[in-house]
This record gives sequence, structure tokens and C-alpha cells, in this order.
Amino acid sequence: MTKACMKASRSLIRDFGEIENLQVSTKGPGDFVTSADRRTEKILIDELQKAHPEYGIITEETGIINKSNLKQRWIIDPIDGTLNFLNGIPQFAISIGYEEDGEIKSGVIFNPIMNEMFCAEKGNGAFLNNSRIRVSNKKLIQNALLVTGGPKAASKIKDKIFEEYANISKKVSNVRKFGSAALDMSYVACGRFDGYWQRELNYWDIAAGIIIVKEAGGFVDYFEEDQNLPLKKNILATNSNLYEKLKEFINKKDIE
Ligand code: 2AM
Ligand code: CA
Repeated sequence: MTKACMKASRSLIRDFGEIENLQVSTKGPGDFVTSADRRTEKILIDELQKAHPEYGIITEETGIINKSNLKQRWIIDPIDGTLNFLNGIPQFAISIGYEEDGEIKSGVIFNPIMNEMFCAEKGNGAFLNNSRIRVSNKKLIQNALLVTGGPKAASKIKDKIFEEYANISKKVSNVRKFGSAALDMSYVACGRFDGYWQRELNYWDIAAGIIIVKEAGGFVDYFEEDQNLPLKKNILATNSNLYEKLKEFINKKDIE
């Protein structure tokens, strides 16, 4: 997984270098970003399939490969933080999760511009490059720096999301919106943020992040799950001290 990530990142870095030129062109970078996304995804799929051609793959661009293999699956997001990438902002990442029997067992999230690789494997801890990482030890929610995202442009619950954002903002130190769910979770895992929540995500946005946060000692939970849409996720991730409080804030808006 890390090898596939490193290989794909070389072309992704080149593509990112092109963005600045395209931004001032009349056509803009839109189509170029779509092709960068596809190119990156193709390299990832080719590399991963070299190791295990029989594994199932769920990806943002291609969809599902080897549908019948539900036991072992890779969950891929070639560029998480597309809008940042499109705007020349170096806050995006390649994300690959590995799922076995319905549970994420390992994950890799790589920001090629910052050269930060977050990875974890069940039972073996979480790492940023070669150093072990841990979630923050913040105890009081009023001192917490949280991160969130959304609503997406097509969201039908924009008002609810903004209301939740305003309510939670009043109860914590501050809330950031950084634009990459995969990196938001990685930043919780290494203690830069104390917690994260977001609605209306796709499984590939957060699959790798789940194991990275858990192995860093954090808590991860879905909320308001829709059984009919298994790839759509609302997620929260924090250290153990803040988990109950944040969950309460999400469910009951008026708590002081
Ligand atoms: P993406 O960049 O791969 O689209 C931004 O808040 C986060 O939400 C990103 O991780 C982004 O992933 C994700 N997201 C998922 N669906 C989205 C959508 N329809 N529009 C914008 N962001 C979306
Ligand atoms: Ca994504």
C-alpha cells in the first residue's frame, strides 16, 4: 500500500505543479483535475493488483472492482481534498484502506506535498513517517480545537449542518475546516486536532483514517447511519476524553 502510494504520488506532484499555470488560463483546471484523479487512481489500482489481483476494490472514480470478493477489499480515494488540489492548496492526500471481513485492518494516507505519510495496521500502532503518533490528551471540551467539513454543494441538509457547526463552535475553543477528510482524521491521530466530525462523507474519504485514529488511541464512531446506503457515512473521531461530550453535542444541540 505504501509502495503504491509513493509511486502514484510522483505523477500527482507533477500534476499539482501544473495547477498554477492552469488557474490563470481561460479554461481553468477543472478537466485537468479530473484526469489527474483518474491517472492517480489507475496507478494505485495497477500497483495494488500486482500484489493481490483477487481483492475487491472500491474507488471514487472507477467504482467497484471484483464485486464478488467482499472478504478482502481495498478502499481507495486517489485525491482526497480535490477542491484544495484544484485551487493549488497543498492540503490533499492519497488514501488507501484495507478491509477484511467488513473491518478496516490497515490504512495509508499520504500528503505528497508535505511529504507526510500516516499509516497504521491493526495491533501495531499508528505512525507519521517513522514516528509513532498518538491522539491528544485534551480533557476539557471547551479547550478543544476541532475540525469539520461540509456541507457539500449538493447537500439537502445545509441548514442543519450550519446550525450544528454554530452550536458546536460555541462550546469549544475553535473549529477549523481544512477540506480533506483523510487528513482531518490523520491530524486527530497525531494530536494536531482534538476531534473531528462530518456528515455526508463517502466510505473512501475516511476508510484509512478509521484505523489510523484507532491505532493512535482515539475513538471513531459513525452516527445516524442509513442502512440502505452503506457507502455514505457520518463520522466522529476524537480522543477518549472528549468522545462522549462531542457525541452529545452532535445528537442534542441545546446542551450547554
Ligand atoms: P473529495 O475531496 O475527495 O471530494 C471536504 O469537506 C471533504 O469532504 C473531502 O474529504 C471531500 O472529498 C469530501 N467530500 C465527499 N463528498 C463530497 C462532495 N460531494 N463535495 C465535496 N466534498 C466531498
Ligand atoms: Ca474524498
